[in-house]
Amino acid sequence: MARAKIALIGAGQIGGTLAHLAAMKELGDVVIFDIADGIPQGKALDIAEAGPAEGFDANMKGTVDYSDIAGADVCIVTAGVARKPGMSRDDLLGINLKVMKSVGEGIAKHAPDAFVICITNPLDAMVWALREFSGLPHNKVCGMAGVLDSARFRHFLSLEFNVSMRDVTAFVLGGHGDTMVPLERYSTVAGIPLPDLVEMGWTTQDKMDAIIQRTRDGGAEIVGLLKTGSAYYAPATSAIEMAEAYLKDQKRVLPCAAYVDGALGLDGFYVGAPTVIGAGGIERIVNIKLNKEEQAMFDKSVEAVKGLVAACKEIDPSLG
Ligand code: A3D
Repeated sequence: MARAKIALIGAGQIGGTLAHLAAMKELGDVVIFDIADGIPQGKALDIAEAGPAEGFDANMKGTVDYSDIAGADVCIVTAGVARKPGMSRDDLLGINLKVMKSVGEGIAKHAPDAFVICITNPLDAMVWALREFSGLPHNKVCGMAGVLDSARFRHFLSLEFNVSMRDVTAFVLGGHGDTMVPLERYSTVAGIPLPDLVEMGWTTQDKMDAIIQRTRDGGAEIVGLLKTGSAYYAPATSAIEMAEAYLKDQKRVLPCAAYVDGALGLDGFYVGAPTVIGAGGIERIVNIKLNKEEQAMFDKSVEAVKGLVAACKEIDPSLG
């Protein structure tokens, strides 16, 4: 069977890390596209030269020509600009919306059958715009955020409880921003929900609240430390987890920015939700029941994303 083809649109910090991870995991042959001539070619060659020592079989190609992504099975989009200290994700909207237009058109022309994972911020609005510009089916276009946000939550919880990260599950809903909704009731250590662990004396509610706030601010914490850009190792790893779920038809239950229609009280809207990812792309939205307080937090988050989508429509009236 021929190898899968993975197209990475954007060869920056995340794009390069994605290429390295995809090769190491032998998910398929990799094409890295960028508009900055030399960067994608240089990164592709550098990673290919790691192949003999690492022992992976994956062809790497860097390009500034969209036609090289032809027939890609998966496209992961990181094209655009990232945050610097003092910037919010929303500050990126104007510039990255234009980038989504060219990327959407490129994918529609050359890789219309791909499963598309967007990472460019502000995430939920950019996924929506990318889907509009590309015209691909909704189940084939999604965004990476929930896997990263829940991974951050899991990491902080594992430190707090001094247990393996593997035994911590976490649930995060809503938009990728300050209004994201980490759900304590659905987050567990080996199946024991967080509220029970508070009752058992493993931690206090105050500490839990601080961890939730740190999760919400997780992206800004890294931007503040790096000063020259935003996180890239964990974002790339998270997107690779989603790509692998699709390529291997794993039916993984993963939170991501997906088109939610007829679930969670939504009627056709892109926002972070629990999904099942398999060969059909986003195969299902897990329609969990939220209590009053959770629903209020989710609604607030949806409203924030609606504001960004409205801003996109103002900037580009063709998005009507
Ligand atoms: P960076 O290292 O700046 O790479 C972006 C790349 O995009 C650069 O190489 C640019 O040359 C390239 N580019 C710009 N315009 C185009 C275009 N029209 N077509 C093709 N390539 C283009 O950024 P990064 O890799 O650190 O981050 C990429 C994006 O991911 C940013 O928007 C970040 O804000 C976002 N991000 C999202 C998360 C989420 O969890 C959703 C986390 C971290 C970063």
